[in-house]
Amino acid sequence: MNISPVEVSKSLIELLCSDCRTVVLTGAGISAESGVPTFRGKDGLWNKFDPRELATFSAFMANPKLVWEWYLFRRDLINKVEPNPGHFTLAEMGKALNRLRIVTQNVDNLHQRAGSVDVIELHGNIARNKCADCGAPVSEQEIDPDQIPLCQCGGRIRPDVVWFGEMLPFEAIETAQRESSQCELFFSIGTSAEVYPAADLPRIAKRAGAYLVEINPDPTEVTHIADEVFAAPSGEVLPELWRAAMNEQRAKRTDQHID
Ligand code: BJW
Ligand code: ZN
Repeated sequence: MNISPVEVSKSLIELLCSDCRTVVLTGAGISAESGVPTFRGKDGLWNKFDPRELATFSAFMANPKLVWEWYLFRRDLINKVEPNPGHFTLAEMGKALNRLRIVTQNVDNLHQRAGSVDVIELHGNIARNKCADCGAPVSEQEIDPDQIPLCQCGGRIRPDVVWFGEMLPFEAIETAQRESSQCELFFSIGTSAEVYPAADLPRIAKRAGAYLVEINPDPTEVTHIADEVFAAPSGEVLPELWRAAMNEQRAKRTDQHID
């Protein structure tokens, strides 16, 4: 295992230049440099708030006002921030590489705002609402936590995110698992890899023979199985990594031209 700040191995450059099947799994850490707090760790949300009171269906049913106030606070925060160089580089990579899929645990929409398309959202999207009973999507955006609107079926409106104990959207997790089992290159970026079933994806990829790269300033559950680890912020590593791959491509083209 090669642990370095932004020294990119030849193997990784070659894989990137080969336009092989690539899966990028992102977590809260990729949005940290935009100002969105992560969940775990010293400054994480779960250090200040109890997930059992805010991120479960039973918490919502017991105290919908409190849960809505928390989500409206986070919605507001997310609306005020911008994608960072990590999101923008992934969007650029997605345009240049035909077989790159982004799978995110994030609900903040920052990949899409940076220009990424076909992003697989495992844990929903904080900007959307749905009915807590029938699951129907709800276009109404203005939520008053003191008077939570009701669906036609009578169910309360809730944020369209995945709470603990809830199933992930079937198509999203199924596609993510299939892509992970078939890729040659897998990036695990800004995730503690502690929350399942998303945390299984790097392991699925590794078992299937993919080259596993982690970008995270701190060690995680994935670090010991990774082939290459960049122990630095993703907003710094990704632009450097992509620049190195582009330089290699340019050098190859020049060589071919000279030959
Ligand atoms: C940087 C950085 C920088 C900082 N650059 N990096 C199997 C085994 C054990 C448990 C389970 C299991 N299967 C299911 C479970 C239960 C549960 C679970 O996994 N619990 C674990 C905690 C043990 N999973 C579920 O309940 C899931 N549902 C499910 O499995 O359904 C089937 C089922 C149902 C019932 C019973 C059994 C099975 C649902 C999980 C839903 C997670 N929801 C949340 C909230 C979303 C809504 C919201 O936003 O409010 O999703 S919780 C929270 O954690 C959020 C995240 O998406 C998720 C993952 O967190 P993430 O992204 O990894 O963030 P952090 O904070 O953990 O890490 C950030 C990292 O960034 C750190 O490592 C930093 O170092 C790094 N970093 N700056 C790069 N600049
Ligand atoms: Zn309904």
